[in-house]
Amino acid sequence: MQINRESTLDSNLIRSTIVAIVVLATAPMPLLADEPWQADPEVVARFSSRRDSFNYEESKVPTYRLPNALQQADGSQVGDAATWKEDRRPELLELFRSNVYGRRPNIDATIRYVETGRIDGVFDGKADGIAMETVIEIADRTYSFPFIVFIPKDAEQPVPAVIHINNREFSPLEEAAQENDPFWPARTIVERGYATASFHTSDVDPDRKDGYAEGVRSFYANGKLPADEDWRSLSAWGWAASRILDHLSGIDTIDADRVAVVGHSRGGKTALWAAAEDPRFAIAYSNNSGCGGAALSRRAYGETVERITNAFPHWFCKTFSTYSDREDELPVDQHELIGLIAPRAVYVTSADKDLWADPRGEYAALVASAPVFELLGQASITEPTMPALDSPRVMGKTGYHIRTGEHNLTAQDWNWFLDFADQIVK
Ligand code: GTR
Repeated sequence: MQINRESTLDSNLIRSTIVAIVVLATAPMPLLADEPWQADPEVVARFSSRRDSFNYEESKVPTYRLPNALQQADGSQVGDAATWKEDRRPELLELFRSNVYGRRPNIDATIRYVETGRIDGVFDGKADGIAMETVIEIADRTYSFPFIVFIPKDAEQPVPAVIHINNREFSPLEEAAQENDPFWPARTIVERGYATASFHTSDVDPDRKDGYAEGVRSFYANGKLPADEDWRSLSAWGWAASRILDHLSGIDTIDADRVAVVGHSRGGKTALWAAAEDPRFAIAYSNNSGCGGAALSRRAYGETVERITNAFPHWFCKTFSTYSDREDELPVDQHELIGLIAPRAVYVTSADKDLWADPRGEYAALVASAPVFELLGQASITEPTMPALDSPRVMGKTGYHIRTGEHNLTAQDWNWFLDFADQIVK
């Protein structure tokens, strides 16, 4: 993969024009006959018969117009980086808080990190493995959640790091040090020259609709039920990633300016929101994140706002559910979530059998975020047609691949992630 920086005036002009067309055109975008990737009709038929109340046909995507990330609420156009940073970005962040992910509490807490276990010289002596507990104290109350870190040994300079949001099985340190789990291949990550940490979502905020009382949100609210616009689980998990970044920032063999956050599916939604809320993350990786992640809500392809807010009411603030069946009235869409991360790096993935997550909607959101990258002086993917299967596309600060196979985070995804990270932070 090559970072391809377009530098001539002409190519910039062409790029801006394409971006303008992509952003302003009403959809569905016509599919070109020679699109390198299109959903396999057999897969479309399978999904349609399994869940017949959801749409998997490109021709049935409703006509929509995306909100313009660079237009402020008062109608004025953002024309320079300073206005973006000082006015529009905070405005957009607030819109996402109040309409999608909720607002984090503004309450003072003391946070300590306690080492609970340690194995020196794991991975044939290449790293140290450490089990940690994050202890949060408010007055005389405490809440804690564990995480694991692997730090390469004997690096000549501070190393970049990858924080992984684990929404599956969380192995204790002893196991994580033994097996290279494809979902979090700590050994591979270390061998590629990165430190890595992982925590489990439910240890921070239980991933159940009735788990509120046991999680960190309830701890912060001292048991009081959340208001409509208060943070929900995705935001709590993203907050936890930031608390781990705080810890890594205090380790002198880790370079805190070069830390990526990676998540799959609900974890991929979380990774994007984590990096929007916390500008210290250098890269956000959204793997197969779908609805409420990288996929455009307005396409209503596969999972919809109505379905996700019914099935997982604890993920999004209450307001998001009011946009069921009226996605086109949302004041934001997910390309603007990616825009909030610019000029830092964003890598989005899809899988060709993961139509529930809307691969084309994930790619389209990435492309539609391009005006923000451009305003901030960064190249990003602007090509309207998706790349072919298993052919990562990287342009400047954004990357994308669609992998053959199911909804999953695999060793292959990680290899491409680390290739991208090598270009961005090494
Ligand atoms: C599904 C949900 C998706 C996705 C997925 C996952 O049930 O509909 O939005 O988040 O779970 O996290 O694996």
